[in-house]
Amino acid sequence: MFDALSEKLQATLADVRGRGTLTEDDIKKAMREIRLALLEADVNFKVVKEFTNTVRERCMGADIVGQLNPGQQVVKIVHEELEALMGGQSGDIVFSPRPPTVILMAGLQGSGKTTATAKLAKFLQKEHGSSVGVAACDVYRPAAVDQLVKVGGQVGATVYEQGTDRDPVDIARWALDQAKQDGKDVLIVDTSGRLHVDEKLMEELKNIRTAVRPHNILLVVDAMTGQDAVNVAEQFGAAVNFDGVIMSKLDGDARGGAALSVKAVTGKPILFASTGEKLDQFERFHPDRMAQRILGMGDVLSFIEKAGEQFDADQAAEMERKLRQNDFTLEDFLQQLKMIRKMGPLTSLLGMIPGFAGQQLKGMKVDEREMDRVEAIILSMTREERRRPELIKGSRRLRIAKGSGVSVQQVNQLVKQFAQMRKVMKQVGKGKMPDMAALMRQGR
Ligand SMILES: Nc1nc2c(ncn2[C@@H]2O[C@H](COP(=O)(O)OP(=O)(O)OP(=O)(O)O)[C@@H](O)[C@H]2O)c(=O)[nH]1
Ligand SMILES: [Mg+2]
Repeated sequence: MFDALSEKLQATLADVRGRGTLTEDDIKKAMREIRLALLEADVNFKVVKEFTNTVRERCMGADIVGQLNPGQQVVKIVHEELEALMGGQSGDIVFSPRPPTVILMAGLQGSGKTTATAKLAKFLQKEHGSSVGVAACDVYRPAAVDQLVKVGGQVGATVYEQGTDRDPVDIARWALDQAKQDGKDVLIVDTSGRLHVDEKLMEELKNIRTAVRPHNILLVVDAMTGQDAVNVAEQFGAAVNFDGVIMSKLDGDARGGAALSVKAVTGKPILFASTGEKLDQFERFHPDRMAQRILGMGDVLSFIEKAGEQFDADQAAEMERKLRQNDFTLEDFLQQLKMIRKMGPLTSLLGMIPGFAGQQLKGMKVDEREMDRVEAIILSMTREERRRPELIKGSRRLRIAKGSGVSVQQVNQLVKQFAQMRKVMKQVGKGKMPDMAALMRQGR
């Protein structure tokens, strides 16, 4: 799924990610590549244009916030905008306070309605504990009723069918009565498909809609048909308003254009993704996870997210100022240590930092206990000592060692490490957040 797009976006972003500085030209180049990648993925051209414009503007205007370097900021922005493109938050079925909740399935021939009807029934039984009935309202294709009887039966839904001789509108009305009598929580109405969005199909859908007053109208679109699927959805929306999309056959869709464009073009979110012929290959559509999957950098993104959450921008700015003026004390060090630790176990955190994972990490042990020790030592110092570590000598050293339950040597070591760190910082001096772990190793 989305392989080519993933590959291209990842290559582009890998290029910018590690960079400390990005020029306007770098951003322009990256946007050109992103635009091409999206177009090749068959994303609607208007959507592509809007997307890259938004991302470009945000990148140009982005300040260096917290711990993220400009390259990481770009990744963050692309991720957020991809997520927004697919609807931001994941949506859900609207449940009626008075059951049964009625769901009307619509879509072109072969789009996957009948399969999705059974899959959705299974999903709702499992996720919501609903008892589900399905109504066989496709009377035009002879095998359609049998198909629903089969797949509906397989997932344990009650199938309401009256063969192919009755009017689909009557069957729908009857099925709703039955579902009410049977105390069903949900009734899913499967309908017939057409080759095109035509008058007759729309008429029939509208009549069924009037008969059963669905709480949800879901449009099933075949992801493999790319922009055609998006056009169909747009036409459907103009004729019969629908609430959400079930994107089917995502497993066979290498490009991803439909999934990426349909929300922007129709304004309706993708609620579910159908990803195979098996009846459990069906899941809620999560724009965030999908964006993550496309960018294929789950680790990097969750690092960026955590950093963003935990690292207060004001604090970061203040810290930067101090670093620049070489005004960084043990107190600040303690504060930063705490901030870093808030973000989670250090080892997992370091593994998330780009270029830090894998081999490099294996050779390095981040000892949480050592961090505890460092904290304890600093906490045993007076304020004055934290600000001017050069004061820490003789009896002060002994007092701190006793207070924190470590040896005098360990206090010594920390003070030395810190002096070393300050030296390095002076060299860095550019206002970038230093890599604490690396600095601590150097001082050791
Ligand atoms: N690979 C894959 N195949 C699917 C998926 N969903 C449906 N199909 C297949 O697509 C074909 C058409 O699916 P149906 O559910 O019959 O489609 P429909 O919209 O009900 O078709 P009509 O009733 O003829 O309008 C079947 O062979 C399904 O097995 C999916 O998510 N992935
Ligand atoms: Mg069908």
